[in-house]
Amino acid sequence: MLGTLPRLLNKLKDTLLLLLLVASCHLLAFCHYCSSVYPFASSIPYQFFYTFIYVDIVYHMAVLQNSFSSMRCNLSMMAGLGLWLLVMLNNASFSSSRLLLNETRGGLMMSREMHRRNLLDNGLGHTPPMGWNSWNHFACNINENLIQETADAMVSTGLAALGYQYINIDDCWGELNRDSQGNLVPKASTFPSGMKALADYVHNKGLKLGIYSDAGTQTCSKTMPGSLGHEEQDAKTFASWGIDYLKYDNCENNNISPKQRYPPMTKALANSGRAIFFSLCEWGSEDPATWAKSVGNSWRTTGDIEDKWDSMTSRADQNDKWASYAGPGGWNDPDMLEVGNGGMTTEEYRAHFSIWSLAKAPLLIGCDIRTMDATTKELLSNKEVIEVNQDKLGVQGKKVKSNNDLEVWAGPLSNKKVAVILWNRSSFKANLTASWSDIGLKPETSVDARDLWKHSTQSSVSGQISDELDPHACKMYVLTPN
Ligand SMILES: *[C@@H]1O[C@H](CO)[C@@H](O)[C@H](O)[C@H]1NC(C)=O
Ligand SMILES: *[C@@H]1O[C@H](CO)[C@@H](O)[C@H](O)[C@H]1NC(C)=O
Ligand SMILES: *[C@@H]1O[C@H](CO)[C@@H](O)[C@H](O)[C@H]1NC(C)=O
Ligand SMILES: *[C@@H]1O[C@H](CO)[C@@H](O)[C@H](O)[C@H]1NC(C)=O
Ligand SMILES: CC(=O)N[C@H]1CO[C@H](CO)[C@@H](O)[C@@H]1O
Repeated sequence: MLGTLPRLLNKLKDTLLLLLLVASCHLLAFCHYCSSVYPFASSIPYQFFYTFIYVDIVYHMAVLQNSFSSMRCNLSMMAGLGLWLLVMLNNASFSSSRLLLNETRGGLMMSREMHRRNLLDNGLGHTPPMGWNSWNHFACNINENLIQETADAMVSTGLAALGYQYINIDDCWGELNRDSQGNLVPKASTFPSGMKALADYVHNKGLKLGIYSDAGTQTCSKTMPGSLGHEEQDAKTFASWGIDYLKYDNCENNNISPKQRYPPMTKALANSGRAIFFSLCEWGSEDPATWAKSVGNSWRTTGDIEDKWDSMTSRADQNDKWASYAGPGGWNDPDMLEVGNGGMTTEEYRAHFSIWSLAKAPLLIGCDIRTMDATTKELLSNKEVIEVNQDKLGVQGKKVKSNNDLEVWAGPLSNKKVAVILWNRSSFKANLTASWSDIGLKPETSVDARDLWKHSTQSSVSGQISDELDPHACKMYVLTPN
């Protein structure tokens, strides 16, 4: 009886101390957040904050040890140390993370709230980029008329209104040599009005202009200089022209690691005074998914795509391996679309577009949209498929089941929806089934299944969804749990 009051007071003191600890840690986390707003603070290494927080925890735990059972204290300290190590080690794909301390029964729970604040930090690529690129169809046969007409067509076909906004010029736009001041020069014979005028034209259409360079001494065509060693100057040039997107290739690289060659351009773009989407194109050579999130907004995971079934399917598979690394601000890129270029059947192109959308790949059209046929336009304009690609959750869908050539691909969407693709990659007609257990739904869940290509809805589907598919054909659904 007599001991009750002092014990209560002791508990109160402990609780206050705990609250103080939580408050101070939140303050630190907040300071860290502030540093993304106040650039001067970002010069303080973020490790400092975590070390400080950890020391703080250990100190307060020692203070609390008198009244908390030592067992609990030991556990809490070990948990604290473990989480701290986790934060320090699990640092490969995020260059910064914010710690939050959550009070729980008998101790503290620490949770990490990841956010991107790094070299890049250009605020671009919250969803995968959409647009067009000249390479797949035109290669080096490009000029300013083509770019202008493509911008016109992007708007007149309605593609722009669906989200396709980047008009990206690939290789071969420049003169072989830099000018006397060392600047890149647009090729006089094909881009006589210059890039500033072209950017103005494209911007006036409500679109954005992308350009191409190379993290080497020359671009892949060897018809123009690369930007290696000229990053700052070239980034400033691009910014002065009003460029919005840079594809940065990997040729003539002197065998220097991409991990050394790409970050200088990230910094240069950040210093250029213009927000420029940075698309790394190092062909997946050094597993960029594992390091490029702080370097670029997207990174190629594969070599160049060709307008063939085998090339398309192999790019899809190579890209799939890295699914867990993609997210808002940084996307895996299995290369540009071939839809409409003539080398695959309609069903194959439908699968190509569906899988790219589900995998949150950049949707960069690679055909001549000025002359595309109705089928191509129908494929590229499927608003419901595009919505899967642009879903704000930003989780890359992946292959969840593969049985010979019978495949189920799936991924979560916002509002607890699930996107599913049934894909018959064999040469025979077949019945394919996605069971709820394959795609992360509880067996008893009943869903409305929207067929994104038929534009029809089956209501109250449960357990599984199946269909008969022609060779190479796919079915794409969005499942909405009831
Ligand atoms: C851990 O707990 C034991 C008792 O269970 C205690 O003797 C020891 O001092 C504690 N160690 C630390 C580091 O708190
Ligand atoms: C964490 O990431 C940053 C930036 O990418 C890097 O400079 C640092 O060395 C990393 N720290 C650890 C402990 O891995
Ligand atoms: C910790 O708290 C934050 C918000 O205060 C919450 O979002 C998070 O889910 C919590 N984490 C745990 C593990 O309870
Ligand atoms: C698919 O299943 C249906 C219904 O069971 C059946 O009639 C059809 O022959 C099957 N198709 C193939 C290619 O096996
Ligand atoms: C993906 C898929 O269902 N593939 C199937 C295609 O059809 C052949 C022949 O029926 C099956 O063997 C495959 O499994």
